[in-house]
Amino acid sequence: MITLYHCFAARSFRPLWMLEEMGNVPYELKMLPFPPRMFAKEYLGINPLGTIPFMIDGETRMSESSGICHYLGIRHGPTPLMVSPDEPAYGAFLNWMYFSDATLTFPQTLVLRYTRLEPEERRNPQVAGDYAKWFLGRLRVVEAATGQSEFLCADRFTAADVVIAYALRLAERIGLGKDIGPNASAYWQRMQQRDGYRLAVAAETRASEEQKVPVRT
Ligand SMILES: N[C@@H](CCC(=O)N[C@@H](CS)C(=O)NCC(=O)O)C(=O)O
Repeated sequence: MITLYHCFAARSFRPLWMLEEMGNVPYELKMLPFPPRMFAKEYLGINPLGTIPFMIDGETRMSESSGICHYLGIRHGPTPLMVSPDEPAYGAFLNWMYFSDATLTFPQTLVLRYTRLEPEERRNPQVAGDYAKWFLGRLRVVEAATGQSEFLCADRFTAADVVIAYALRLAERIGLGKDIGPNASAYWQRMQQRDGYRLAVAAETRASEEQKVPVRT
């Protein structure tokens, strides 16, 4: 049984959504208050970084959201959510997988930090504004790709859509939803209609209630 540590709507939503899309991999969801390093200090004994996600699968321990999606698809596949090396879209698939967190979500976290997480006196509109622009600049490739095709690569829904569409969810939550271009907005609406997405939101909502962990707004 896989254990996934998660905070509501945080990056750990990527592997949660992936698990629900796969549909045949049993998992246990452990909810934490955000940020765990402040409100669940015992979690540092499990993941010394204090970050989420954290996934345990037997001897395997992982802390990278997009890497966990990749792992799940390969280790617990086969699944059409993965693009294999003999498919033409393999390189594009890997590029989206790495791009998702290293290039797209990284600037978002600075916006989140300097608009909401820091105490009032340390908030910084200039940092937040600069990194919002950075994020929106990097989003141009998503805008272009989603204008050409229903999915990001391989002409089907893949883990690349899970990891990139999550960044659009986060963009909405940090107040950047209005700045997303028309193609990427339509794509994001389509992604939210998926059963896997809805099941993942239902799972995190239910687990938050059952485990009495407040939902971060
Ligand atoms: N590159 C990692 C980043 C993990 C990460 O920084 N997660 C954030 C939440 S979205 C976190 O745990 N922040 C709390 C903290 O830094 O204490 C990933 O993709 O999972």
